[in-house]
Amino acid sequence: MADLLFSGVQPTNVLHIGNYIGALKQWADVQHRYRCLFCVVDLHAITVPQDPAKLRKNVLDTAAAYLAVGIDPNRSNIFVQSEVKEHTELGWIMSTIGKMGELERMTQYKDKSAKHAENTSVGLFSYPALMAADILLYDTTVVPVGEDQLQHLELTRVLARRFNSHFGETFVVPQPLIQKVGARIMGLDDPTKKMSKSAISASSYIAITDEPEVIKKKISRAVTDSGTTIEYDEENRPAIANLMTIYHHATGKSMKEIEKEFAGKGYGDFKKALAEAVIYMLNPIQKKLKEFQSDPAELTKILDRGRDAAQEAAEAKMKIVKEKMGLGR
Ligand code: ATP
Ligand code: LTN
Repeated sequence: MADLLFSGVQPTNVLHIGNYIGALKQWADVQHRYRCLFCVVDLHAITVPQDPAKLRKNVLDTAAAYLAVGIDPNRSNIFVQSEVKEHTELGWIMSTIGKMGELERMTQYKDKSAKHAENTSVGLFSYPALMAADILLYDTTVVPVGEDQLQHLELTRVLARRFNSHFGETFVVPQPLIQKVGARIMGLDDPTKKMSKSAISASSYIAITDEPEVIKKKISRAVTDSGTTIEYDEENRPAIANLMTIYHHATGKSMKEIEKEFAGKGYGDFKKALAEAVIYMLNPIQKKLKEFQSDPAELTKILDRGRDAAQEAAEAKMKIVKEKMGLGR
């Protein structure tokens, strides 16, 4: 049987091109090589406060986005995390396998708890235990994610090995899958911070639903480095390197080809071409997104099917886990 691939996105807001380039584009590229489970991780989303009506809408829109980027529902299963209760169950167990010190080191926790300093939830802290459960429940071998999730993946591997050595071989130790270029798209307003759905300013990201005019405006206002040439130098000129990475993904051109294309030209020309390329990249996704959003019956059918398939596998795994640990009778 083919190896299993698992990945997920939090339904916290509309997806941005960082999510697309770093994660979803790879999902679409490799889906035919694996049995795939793509999860809308709503239980992760509630680790920071969410409005219930908006959350439910985001759950459906995120699932529709998976389809819009090209996930084939006849081959892959798409489902909503909270509909398969074994995620919570194994998440609890994983929180007893992880150590405080290990979780305290997680960068995402440090960043987000600083943002929600007044009311950091316990769930935000134990978040990586739930993520490990998502992955380990299904004997996942490969997890395509952006670079920011590598630390969580490494912890998942540690927890799987620790569980196996305490209770006997139970979990497969998964591998991350990362884009060679574009695993970390930076904010348009600040090339030192990753592009994020929960950024305060919408001008720091391009949402996959942004209209052409909005895309043009956001790119024309994107910060650039001192210097005028279009040359790739990630260390010294991170802003232009980030824009070139986006252009690379939108056009398929290599950095050398991009440098050649804009030799003797300035930021103005480059930004114009970049905006056109991003509009072109997002156009088919936006069309498909609208189609799936306007056909809730089809989306329901796909998510029901995905839930049932995930449920069956998760139940079987939890039986084994409980038996190994001596839980229940
Ligand atoms: P939030 O701001 O709500 O935490 P996010 O923008 O970080 O959201 P997630 O739902 O946490 O998005 O991530 C979904 C997927 O997109 C993950 O695989 C993550 O690694 C990837 N990803 C997120 N941001 C970026 C980015 N700036 N560049 C590349 N990949 C990214
Ligand atoms: N933590 C991830 C979302 C996520 C995930 C997963 C990704 C939750 N469970 C399992 C891959 C596999 C994030 O914030 N992007």
